Amino acid sequence: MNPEPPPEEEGRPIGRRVFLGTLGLGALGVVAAPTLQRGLEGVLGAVSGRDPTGLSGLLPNGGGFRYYSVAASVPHQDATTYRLTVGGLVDHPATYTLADLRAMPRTRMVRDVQCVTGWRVPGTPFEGVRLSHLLDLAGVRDHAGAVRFTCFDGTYTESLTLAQARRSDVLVALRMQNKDLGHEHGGPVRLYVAPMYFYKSAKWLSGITVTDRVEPGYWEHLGYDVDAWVGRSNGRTDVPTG
Ligand SMILES: Nc1nc2c(c(=O)[nH]1)N[C@H]1C(S)=C(S)[C@@H](COP(=O)(O)O)O[C@H]1N2
Ligand SMILES: [Mo]
Repeated sequence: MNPEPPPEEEGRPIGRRVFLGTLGLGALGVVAAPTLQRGLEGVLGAVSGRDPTGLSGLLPNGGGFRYYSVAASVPHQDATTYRLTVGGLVDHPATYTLADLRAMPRTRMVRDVQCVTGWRVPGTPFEGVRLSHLLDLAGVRDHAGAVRFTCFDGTYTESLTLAQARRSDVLVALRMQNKDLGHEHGGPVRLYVAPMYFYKSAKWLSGITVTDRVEPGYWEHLGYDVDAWVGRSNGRTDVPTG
């Protein structure tokens, strides 16, 4: 169910990954064939739901990306159904539609993406609203210290300190690779935390809650670092992305 190996495996020889990479889509095709009529996302969801090896994490997701979901299936949200709530320790809680977010000031960034399992995608454009803008609109209370993110997959969570959340390279992203965010990449709205490992960039973002202190997210409960700076965490030495 969890496509990403736990961090304990990070330092192990790459044999397993090379082996799975060699198996590639041929082997996955056998597993996924009965569900092909459900479309790509259905196949991916079905595979990740029954695949204890994490093979589905190796499925291409376009342009060098891998599809990751810790949930077996994720409901689709679009411009008519999507809502983002901002609440917690704020003076002005709010609920935004996709149109609301699209009408806000837009920031574009082009950086490498780095997953903690090793894959990296160079020069990926992201566009969206700075998280700091949404926090300013909400009016964060003085004693607040962190931000918690929830997702409409019903499972994934992430968090940042308030200082991290206010960085100019942290976006509530609406576009990726010069396209509106598709479902597989966490659309219509995902978080984008440019300087951190990609697990911080929560897909299918539905809630932003200002809290008093950081609560570790989904993968962090399983051992990943809460402060996930690329090249300075998780025992890795990748070139920074921020
Ligand atoms: N909701 C949700 N967000 C998530 C994940 C997930 O499983 N669920 N996986 C994370 C990890 S580990 C990575 S590497 C990226 C993968 O993003 P992609 O599927 O667009 O390549 O999403 C991150 N955000
Ligand atoms: Mo990842």
